[in-house]
Amino acid sequence: MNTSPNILLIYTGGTIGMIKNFETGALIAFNFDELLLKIPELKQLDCIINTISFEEPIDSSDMNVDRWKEVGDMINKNYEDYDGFVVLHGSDTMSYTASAISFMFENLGKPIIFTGSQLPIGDLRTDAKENLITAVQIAALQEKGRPVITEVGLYFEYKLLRANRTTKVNAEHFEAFQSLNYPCLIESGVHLKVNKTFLRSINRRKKMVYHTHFDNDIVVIKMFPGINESILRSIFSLDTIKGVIIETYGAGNTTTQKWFIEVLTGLIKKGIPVVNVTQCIGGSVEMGKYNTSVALKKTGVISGKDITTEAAIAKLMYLLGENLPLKVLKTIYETSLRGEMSEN
Ligand code: ASN
Repeated sequence: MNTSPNILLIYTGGTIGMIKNFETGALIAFNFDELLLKIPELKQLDCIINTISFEEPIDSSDMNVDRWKEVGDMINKNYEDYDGFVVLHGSDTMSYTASAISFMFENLGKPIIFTGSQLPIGDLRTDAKENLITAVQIAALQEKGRPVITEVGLYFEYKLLRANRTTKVNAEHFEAFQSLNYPCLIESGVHLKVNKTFLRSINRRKKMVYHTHFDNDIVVIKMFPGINESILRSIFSLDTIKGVIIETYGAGNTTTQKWFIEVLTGLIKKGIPVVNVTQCIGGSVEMGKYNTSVALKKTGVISGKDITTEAAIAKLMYLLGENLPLKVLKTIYETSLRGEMSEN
């Protein structure tokens, strides 16, 4: 009997599988079979790899809620038959998709590892091979017959990070992602160094629950000096808006101008959740620390604590999809569900 782990490799597109279009010179995604031909090393790994692909691979800038669900469905349908999953995805929106997938799978008991690359797999200096090979090895890592990783991870340039803690910080460097508020889960050197204390542990008695309903009737507003009252008022007058994320300064600060607080209070009074997330890539929102966030706290703005904007968006869409009363949504939002924010 073969006991090698079974890995499902899911291809959605991204630079990893791209090639230059002769006419425009721009990179476009190509077929998955061609990608696999370029990486015969996969056959040498001590695991059984099956593959599945988006019908039309995409640049990840074209990701959307329906496609998150497509990825989720591919995993969910095959959940019992595989020991681990590797998702090949463009780096531009990888943190968003991987965060969304983390909310879709409650009580996840198997690894889902996202990876991609900055250079196409056919390029001589590509980072794709190492990323893909090590991502598969990590998805196949087992101890006493059980998977080592039981969460959604993002592997890029020698590091496995908790996916819903990541942000793409560089459009050119191979080290494209950072997770400033949570330590690295695995470092790849001569050996794979697993930082066990930081891994998410699971309760094996609880069954995996698959959630698919994301409500994307939301808006993200980035604070900037000079933010315009009439523009903001007209955006918020749309009655289709069901949730708002404010990307604030530093520890969760905004302008103290009366109209701004009034606008937010109006939203909350209508039952619309307003989430405070910091623009900084590290550190946490702490409403009440500065005078410039006292009014926000008073009016019932939700603290995103040290969540990334990517995870904040996915979490808000996920919780809106669960149709919760505002008070309950606030309490759950301020609680870590998948390790996406610190506990206190
Ligand atoms: N535009 C590409 C994508 O996100 C970037 C990449 O994969 N490095 O699909």
